[in-house]
Amino acid sequence: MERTFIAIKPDGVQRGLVGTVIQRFEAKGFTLVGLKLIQVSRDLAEAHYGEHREKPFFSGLVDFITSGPVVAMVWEGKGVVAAARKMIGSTNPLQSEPGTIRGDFGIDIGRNIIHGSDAVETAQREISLWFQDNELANWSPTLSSWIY
Ligand code: 3AN
Repeated sequence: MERTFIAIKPDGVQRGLVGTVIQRFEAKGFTLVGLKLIQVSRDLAEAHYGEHREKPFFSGLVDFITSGPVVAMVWEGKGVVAAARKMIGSTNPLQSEPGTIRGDFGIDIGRNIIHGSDAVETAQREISLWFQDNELANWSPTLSSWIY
């Protein structure tokens, strides 16, 4: 079953949006298989955002993601990578549709609440960067036959 990496960034944690985000993914029918609240190191932040290393906003991005606790999660389900991106909305919250997490709760591109992997291969890389194998649970809810 497909898995994706989702992180609630320091702004989402500080604003009390952890429960709301988890609730949306649970209600959609996805399964939570990994969850932890961590203070991100600069090494992890730079590895996570490695593809943006040359961008002008890179150091600000690393400063921001290391500025307070982050909730790191792995969610599982059919088509979860693309579906999570839709639920999250576009990078700039002002351009995100209402009904998406960024569209409903954000304004600024540098304070966009949540990260979600952009492709299945990226998800695999990010999951192994943020989680040890023994931090992930292999399970499915007993009521999953009402979802699939
Ligand atoms: P997304 O998170 O929507 O996949 P990416 O991967 O293009 O967006 O960018 C990673 C993160 O970098 C974004 N979530 C956002 O916080 C930040 N970011 C992207 N573009 C800009 C920008 N022009 N100015 C400031 N921060 C940016």
